[in-house]
Amino acid sequence: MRAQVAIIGAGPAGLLLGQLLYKAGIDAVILEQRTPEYVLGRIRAGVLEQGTVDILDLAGVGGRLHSQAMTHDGVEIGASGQRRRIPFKELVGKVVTVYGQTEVTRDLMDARAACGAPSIYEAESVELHDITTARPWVTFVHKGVKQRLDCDFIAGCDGYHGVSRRSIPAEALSVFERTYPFGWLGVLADVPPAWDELIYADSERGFALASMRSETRVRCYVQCSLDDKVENWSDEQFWAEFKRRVGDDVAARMTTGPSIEKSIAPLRSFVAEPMRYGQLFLAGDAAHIVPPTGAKGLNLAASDVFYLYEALTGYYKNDSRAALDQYSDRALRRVWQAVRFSWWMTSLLHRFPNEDPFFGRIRGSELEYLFKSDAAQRTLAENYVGLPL
Ligand code: RFL
Ligand code: PHB
Repeated sequence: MRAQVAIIGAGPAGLLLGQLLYKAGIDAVILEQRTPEYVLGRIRAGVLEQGTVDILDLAGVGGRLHSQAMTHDGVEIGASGQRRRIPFKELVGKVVTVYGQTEVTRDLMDARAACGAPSIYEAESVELHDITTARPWVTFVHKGVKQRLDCDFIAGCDGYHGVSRRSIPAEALSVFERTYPFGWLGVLADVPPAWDELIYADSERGFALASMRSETRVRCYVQCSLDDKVENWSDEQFWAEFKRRVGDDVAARMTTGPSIEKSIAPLRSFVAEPMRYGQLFLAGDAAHIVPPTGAKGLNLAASDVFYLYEALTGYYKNDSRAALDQYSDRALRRVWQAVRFSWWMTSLLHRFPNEDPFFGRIRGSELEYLFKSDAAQRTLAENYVGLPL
């Protein structure tokens, strides 16, 4: 088998790159270790920056998004029993789009199926070979048969646990990492949201986030300890804890219901540099992870993919390697802005176990400043809606 580009991973990064390349007439094969149902069953991101929506439009997959997604002009921040709305549109003239990662993935899968471009699901034991040569190749096992895919480039879009980053010698990578001493317990439920915009709430009992997927479906999170288990939380216990944290007025008017999905995610920041090794280019969670507090992970995956798409079209259409050579630096500049913002939002809104009293006071005064200062709100807004590409 041969393709110009071998894409490892059919998450949002791999599928989006596949669609952009297809539109540019560059052929790619996607290798994914799981089934499509498994990929669609992972409940993750919910907030898209305008830049991400523009890239989805460029890939020709924005149709359902534009008819079904909600746009939000702001978010609310809760602290000390009060809430402050951060009006994005008023402050920075931009909005965000609330549309689940599951829906983005479904739209991309449908578009790929409709154009007949090849995706091989349940591709096991994927291995990358000769990645520092002009003729890299990939092997994998499909339905018990070992296969070989020859290509010009490999796009490593296989997430944090994938094989691509691990195929780069450790001495060729610099890794920057921060783990946070807590996780998020998330619940998806078919009840109408009792909030018009997302609420990020700091409380004495820890952080909570009120989000949504539609007018009839909510996604809610509470900060939990790292050794906590989903089995420890009945739906009733989850909702009781969420209500204690989100604010009395919201708690009083909200409806609860059985969870459709419940999962725990640990929070971490992670960056591997550079995002290129020979003919292998990393994109999305394969190269970096941010804690979900800033809603940046999926958006970074989309911006990486856009830069990589520009680099590959530069090579195939204009015979230029310049953008390929600049890919890692260009992507990492944007990545670090999001890493910083996500770290800041996480530090501001979570109670750290055994919090240093000095840090506790600093956090409190930072929240107070955010509540009072237009400048602080504008900074949050500018980063949350997404810095320019
Ligand atoms: P993915 O989605 O992990 O996809 C990688 C794919 O690669 C496959 N794979 C392999 N395939 C072949 N061979 C191998 N050896 C392979 N190893 C792995 C995997 O099966 C998978 O299908 O990475 P991608 O495409 O880079 O996308 C990144 C996003 O999924 C991620 O950044 C976001 O979900 C992060 N995130 C959020 N991002 C936002 O922009 N806004 C949000 O509101 C937001 N909320 C969140 C989030 C992530 C969360 N969790 C669970 C970590 C909320 C949560 C709770
Ligand atoms: C979500 O809806 O799942 C969501 C929204 C905003 C975040 C993280 C997750 O910051």
